[in-house]
Amino acid sequence: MGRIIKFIFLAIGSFLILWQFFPSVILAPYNSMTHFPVTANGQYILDENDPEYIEGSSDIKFKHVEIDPVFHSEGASVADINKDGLNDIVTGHFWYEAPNWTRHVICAPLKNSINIPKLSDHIRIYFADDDGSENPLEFFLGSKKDIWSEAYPLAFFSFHEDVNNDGWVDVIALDITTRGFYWFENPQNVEGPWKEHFVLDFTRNESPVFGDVLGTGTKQVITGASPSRNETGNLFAVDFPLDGSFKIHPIGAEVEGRNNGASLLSHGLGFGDVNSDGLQDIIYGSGDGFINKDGVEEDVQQMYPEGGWFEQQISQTGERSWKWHLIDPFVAMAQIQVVDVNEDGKNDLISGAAHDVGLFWFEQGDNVDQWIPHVIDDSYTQIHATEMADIDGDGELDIVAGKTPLAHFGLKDIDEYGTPYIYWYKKIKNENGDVRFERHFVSDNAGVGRQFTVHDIDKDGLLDIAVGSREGIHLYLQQK
Ligand SMILES: [Ca+2]
Ligand SMILES: [Ca+2]
Ligand SMILES: [Ca+2]
Ligand SMILES: [Ca+2]
Repeated sequence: MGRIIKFIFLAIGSFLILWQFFPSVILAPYNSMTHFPVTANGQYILDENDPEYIEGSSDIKFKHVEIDPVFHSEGASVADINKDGLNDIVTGHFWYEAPNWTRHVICAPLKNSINIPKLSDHIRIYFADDDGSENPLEFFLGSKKDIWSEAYPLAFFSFHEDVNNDGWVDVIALDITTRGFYWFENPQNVEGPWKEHFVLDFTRNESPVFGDVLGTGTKQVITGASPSRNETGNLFAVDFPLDGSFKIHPIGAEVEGRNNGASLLSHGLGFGDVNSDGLQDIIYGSGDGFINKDGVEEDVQQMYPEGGWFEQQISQTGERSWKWHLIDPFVAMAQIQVVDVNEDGKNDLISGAAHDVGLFWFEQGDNVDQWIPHVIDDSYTQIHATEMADIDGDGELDIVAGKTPLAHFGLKDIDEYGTPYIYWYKKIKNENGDVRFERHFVSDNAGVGRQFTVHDIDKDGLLDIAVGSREGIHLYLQQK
């Protein structure tokens, strides 16, 4: 009897030690990557027989700089906040002053502004006190630094304009789950929380993008937003005319009960001239961003296996309207890049599976309603952020993409503990005109969140990458 009790204690003890220090061992059986994104009815979206990337070699290396080891943010952006000529890093809650990356507050994350907590694994997060003063809490579980598994930050995405035209660049910030969409007024080198201007509540779609879609001459934030926490919303273009105001333009049309890009689970947004008529269009991924550990989609509300795009139309009298196009099936994506991949004169789409396997492109077929999927890389998961930039300076845009580690706090996603890679991909064409991609390594220590920024941060003529992820705030400075 005593032996049995001893064995039971030993078994429980071993499990707890493994869970404590090596959770990936216990979770390993759940991490196999044997499938491509499928729809709710089991239809495969990507062709696994496609030729994939080839491993590239180049002299381009990236030097890693850890700016902050703490998780505050799902994104990072770049702007010279204090006008000293040096680019600073912004995460929505904070800005980090170059060259020593001193942290300054914009809007401290409040403890009571989020749902907490359930302890999970290796994420560290700080919160300010309710009055906004900085009082970092750090939790320890054994020797392991804690995590708040239900805690999403205010800061998912930040964009920059001098919104009020006072000569100081401001911060436009959105979250997904807690507060909403604000712009924050640069206090002109005065410390303390920045004055905030509310724009929209209950944002929808986890990949808002920033560009001049309406042709106003200034950039708009393209995002979904809803009147309440649980309702499906609509897509909007929020324009900043740079006089301190903003104007909200609805985007959309009757979608016959299908996904409009602003449902609770909508994943993936992009803009570009899909039909080559000179007007920018809006494209969105599907609304099925939850795959549980058995690879089975959870049955949750507002789940849509389809995406679509809204064609911008302007009438003779100058009236703007949007024509709906269905894409079914489609994939829950990151930012969607609209670019002519195979150079046939028709724009194609590039994105990653936000909570599933793979980076891919969709070729525009005979017409604007026919999309042929192609795999670029299926070796990693949770590609929840993508950008296009000319990394090697040859005049051609390259793809930059990375994995979001623990995208749902280690609770839902495939291979959530996998290595958090960032890669860039260079397009090459063979003699038949077929498109392939060369894959180039950037890093394997922090991955990406929902947004990263490619910019010449240190002004040496080479493009660098700023990241905010579960692993903190990081820079990758290009060296040649
Ligand atoms: Ca600066
Ligand atoms: Ca300003
Ligand atoms: Ca168009
Ligand atoms: Ca094309």
